[in-house]
Amino acid sequence: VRRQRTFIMVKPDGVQRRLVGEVIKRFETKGFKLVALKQLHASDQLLRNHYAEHDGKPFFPKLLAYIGSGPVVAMVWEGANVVDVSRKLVGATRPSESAPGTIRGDFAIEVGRNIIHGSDSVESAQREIALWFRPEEVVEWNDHSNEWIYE
Ligand code: YYY
Ligand code: MG
Repeated sequence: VRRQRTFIMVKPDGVQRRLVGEVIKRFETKGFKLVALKQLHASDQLLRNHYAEHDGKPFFPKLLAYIGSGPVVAMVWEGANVVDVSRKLVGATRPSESAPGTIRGDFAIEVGRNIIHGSDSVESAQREIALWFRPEEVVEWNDHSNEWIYE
């Protein structure tokens, strides 16, 4: 399904370390299509909602403080199997286990400073996109490279 979408977020450390362009470049050159993008300093409520699955875990308070510490860059990317392929581009949660060539493998050392978020399933992606973006903020556009990216 070429119309699959996922939610990708450059975390505050990625923004501070000027890695926004690098992240966008990797998704762009892979062939995925950018359909939404914004920078914001997320509210505590938004982050609690976003990370609801981790509520109650030992790292939850630190996680909220970290992601709420500064601006993030939120994106929606579209393409075939973009959810699973994005997780591969992002790399394992713990940067010590993320393969070289992945974003976390190339740019991060610690799990609490792992640069980037990517949805872990199609259902999570739909939930997260709806949480972070209004429908009109997601832009449909005709990709002129389509026939050079898909056979
Ligand atoms: O989806 P992903 O970001 O790869 O990992 P999750 O298990 O969903 O955890 C979300 C987020 O929480 C992770 O990116 C860093 C942080 N975290 C942490 O600080 N310490 C842990 N032991 C586990 C996760
Ligand atoms: Mg996750």
